[in-house]
Amino acid sequence: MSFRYTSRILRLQRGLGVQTSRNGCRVATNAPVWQHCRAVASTANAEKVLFPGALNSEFTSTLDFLQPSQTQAISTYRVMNQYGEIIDKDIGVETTDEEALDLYKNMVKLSIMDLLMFEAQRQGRLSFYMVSAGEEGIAIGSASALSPADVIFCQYRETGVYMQRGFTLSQFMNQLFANAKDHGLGRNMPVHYGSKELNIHTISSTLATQIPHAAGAAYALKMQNMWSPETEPRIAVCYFGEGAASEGDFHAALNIAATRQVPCIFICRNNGYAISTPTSDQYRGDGIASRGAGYGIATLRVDGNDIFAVRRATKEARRLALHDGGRPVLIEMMAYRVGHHSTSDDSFAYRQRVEVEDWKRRDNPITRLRKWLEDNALWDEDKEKALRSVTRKEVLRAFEIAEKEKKPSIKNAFEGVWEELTEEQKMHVEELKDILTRYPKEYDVEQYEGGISGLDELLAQKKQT
Ligand SMILES: Cc1ncc(C[n+]2csc(CCOP(=O)(O)OP(=O)(O)O)c2C)c(N)n1
Ligand SMILES: [Mg+2]
Repeated sequence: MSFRYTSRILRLQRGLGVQTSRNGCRVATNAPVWQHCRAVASTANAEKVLFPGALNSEFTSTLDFLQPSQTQAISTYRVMNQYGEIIDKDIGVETTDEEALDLYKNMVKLSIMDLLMFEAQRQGRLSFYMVSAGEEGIAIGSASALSPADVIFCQYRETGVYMQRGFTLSQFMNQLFANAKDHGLGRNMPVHYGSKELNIHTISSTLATQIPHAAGAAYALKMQNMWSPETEPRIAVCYFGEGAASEGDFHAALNIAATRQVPCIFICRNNGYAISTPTSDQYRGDGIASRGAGYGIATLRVDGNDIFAVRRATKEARRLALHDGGRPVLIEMMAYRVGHHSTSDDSFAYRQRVEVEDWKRRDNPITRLRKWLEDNALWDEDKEKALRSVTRKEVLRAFEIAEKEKKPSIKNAFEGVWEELTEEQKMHVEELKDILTRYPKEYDVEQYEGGISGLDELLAQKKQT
């Protein structure tokens, strides 16, 4: 790549013109000092020396260590208190009645689906499931404040993001049953949804890998936004837990997002636990929000039980993320993980039942919005009963249909990694066919589309080569 082309890209990335200053530095015309001059100098009697690593630091003769334990904790943004009352009535909720009702119905739908799928796993009909109890407001509220074109990266407890964006009950069920209609063709664990149409990348079990992916995608979007000013600008949005924020990937991602000034919202769901590890063992600082300042990223802590606060914070974060060509924003959404980590976990082995019961009673995103709806004469007990009954039926119907579908063809276990099967894989196919044919009582191949013929197709490919 030529030097002229590279420097043009760099100028475009910043969205700035470049001119030469008096001291010979090539400077971006309207950028702050740290952005436009690498070698810095200062006069002997200056109040501050412009060390390249800390440009705005004044000298002091007081020996005063920064003591995070003595500074006040970052405050938590709220619009509505736990009684469903709006705190600042002048600002209001910035949500129409219809929108509030939709959000509520989606949260209820999510919680009913969670309950039924959890039970289905206990009955042995599903292999695995993860509920979002206590965090429905974070996923549904934030997703409702984004553009459908924004590109989303989830961890695994953000089923509500998919639901809010239009992922259907059938799509959830097909993935959970790994049937032939599952987009992933049965290759992923349950709850590892993905949707190209909805611009949501497929979930990966490997914690935190989605965070640098989001930073990288946001960098690409930054350039796209600049090169195609006629199309609506887009951002990347990344969800992760406070436990995942202990991975190196989190730090690398936030740092590159800050230094490259990319349009990305990092949404941390701080639910108090990473499986059995409580936050008191996870970190010693002031949550995850305190790390934002360390990376030079605009940061806000939000009450995740308050869906109005979640929505407003996300809307404003999106505006900030697109301002001036792009910048990252970190939001720490506070919650309590009401359910077990997953169906493979029994959380009462490491936390008291009473702790969970207290939280259930004390505060919850669904009951809080319900109080607001009832106070505004938009909801009542009859509507609640009707909604729950209809939703339950819808979920069970989609569940039963998906359960009856065939599994994807067995050949999918071998395809999709290499363009052509390797010699070793072909031997595996032959061996598998031999075992399946010899032990028909052990392996019911008829539940897979095409039965054993799926493997014959692969072996036929072998003969051609
Ligand atoms: C790299 C990696 N290490 C460990 C795990 C095992 N693991 C799965 S979920 C989890 C806890 C994550 O907690 P958090 O990020 O707080 O999300 P939450 O489950 O609370 O929503 C761990 C340790 C993993 N999947 N990947
Ligand atoms: Mg957690």
